[in-house]
Amino acid sequence: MKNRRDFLRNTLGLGASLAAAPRLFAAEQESGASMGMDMNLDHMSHGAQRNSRIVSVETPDVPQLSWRMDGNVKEFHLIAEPVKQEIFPGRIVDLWGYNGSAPGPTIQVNQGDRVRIIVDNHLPEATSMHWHGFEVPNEMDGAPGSSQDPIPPGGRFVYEFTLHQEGTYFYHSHMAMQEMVGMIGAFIMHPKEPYKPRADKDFAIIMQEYAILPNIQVPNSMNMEFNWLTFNGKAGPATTPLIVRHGERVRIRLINLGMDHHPIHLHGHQFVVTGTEAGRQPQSTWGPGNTVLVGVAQSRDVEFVANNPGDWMLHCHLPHHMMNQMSSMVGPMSRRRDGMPAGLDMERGMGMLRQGSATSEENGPSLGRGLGVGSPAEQTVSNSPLKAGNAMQHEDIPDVQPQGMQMSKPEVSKDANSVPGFPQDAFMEGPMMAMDQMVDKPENFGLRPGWSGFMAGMMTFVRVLPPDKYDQIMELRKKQEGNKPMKMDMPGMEHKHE
Ligand SMILES: [Cu+2]
Repeated sequence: MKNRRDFLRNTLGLGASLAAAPRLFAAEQESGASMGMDMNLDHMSHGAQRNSRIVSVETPDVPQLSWRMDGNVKEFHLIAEPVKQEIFPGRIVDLWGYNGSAPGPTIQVNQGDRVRIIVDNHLPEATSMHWHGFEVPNEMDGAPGSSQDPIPPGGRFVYEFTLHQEGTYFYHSHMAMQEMVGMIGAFIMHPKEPYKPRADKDFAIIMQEYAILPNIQVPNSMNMEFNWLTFNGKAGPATTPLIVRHGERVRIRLINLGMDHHPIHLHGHQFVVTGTEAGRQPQSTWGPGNTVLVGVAQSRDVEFVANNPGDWMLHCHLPHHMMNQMSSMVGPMSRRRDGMPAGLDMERGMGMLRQGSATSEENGPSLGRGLGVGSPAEQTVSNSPLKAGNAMQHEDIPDVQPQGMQMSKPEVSKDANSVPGFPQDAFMEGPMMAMDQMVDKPENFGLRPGWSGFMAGMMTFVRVLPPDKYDQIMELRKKQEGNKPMKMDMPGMEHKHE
């Protein structure tokens, strides 16, 4: 970026390339129909004509929710249910989500649509669905106890409202602990009048965080320390890169519902924040940046012109959110240097309290945020039980070493163990953590060998590609789609759980 004028010209879209063929929302709906979805374009609120400049939002790794038209009502069907989800190669966890996915499938509607959402509860306990930021009648708000009775296990609640808003919204269970085990989904409202400047690519990413102890598949929703951080239900390097053609204008919609705020940083580009959880922001507010803080319960839309070719990281910049497993923070049990000290029971070993408070004289020093610094049972280095040059020892921790990892030796100096503080990243990221083959997919085609050893947690790429490379990946993607058995979640059809 040469100067501010260039920046404004590029980012505000004055002179941005419009050459790329857009994937149109209306056009996508037509192709959706050809895949067997019951869609009726005549009933689109605004008509294909008007929306022909609006691109459909992609949520990598998360399915789109199809709908059927009932008169002039767009009818969706969400099923709250337990799901088994592979958030990372070999790490299958028990989450709660919607229609087999956590986050739940993405809903896309047009401003002005009349929408009906049938919510079935297949959980073992009551739930309630909240439409976050929606200006709908109180009895449709999904606040359990105050606006409706909770939906009992096996029960159903039908929500119906007309949507006059536009922007990046989301739906989520209004039961706090359920929110923390996956129960959220994106709800995109496309504007009646297309946003200016128009975007060529439009992506949505939902951020979630889980505390999952080693050898356990169920997140601990009471824990405040999170060791698995995800974009759209995947931890890096299992996330799917956002594929962009050089010169395109890109919108990324970031949604956060968890216990932490996430500063999301993009490499190689400046962006402007164009929207919040309340819709489009006036253009006069768009200042340049490359990091946006997405607070809890917020969404932020950012836009930029992808004018700098390359594979650019997009990630949360909280250091602990750029890691996977984070085993050291769950105490001596996962460390295994000498095993867990005798007399230290399971709860203490995991850093759980049996008595007193976390700040008491007895517990305080050993239960600081993170690492158990000061605990006599703890070892002097914090990050890993490993010895320099002995990478294979890492299989002591089954969760971080699924089969198929590349396992080359990390480069460390001979005297590494004598250096206070060692190791920091030597065994957390680097060539030994690489698993390029295990996360192979069209969107990763052509990345530098070993790239996956340095991606973890809330991390993905924005790949700004020259036309030939871009077309190549699109071709690969098409081929892969063709090979997959069609998996559609069909509203109005027999659901697999029924
Ligand atoms: Cu974060």
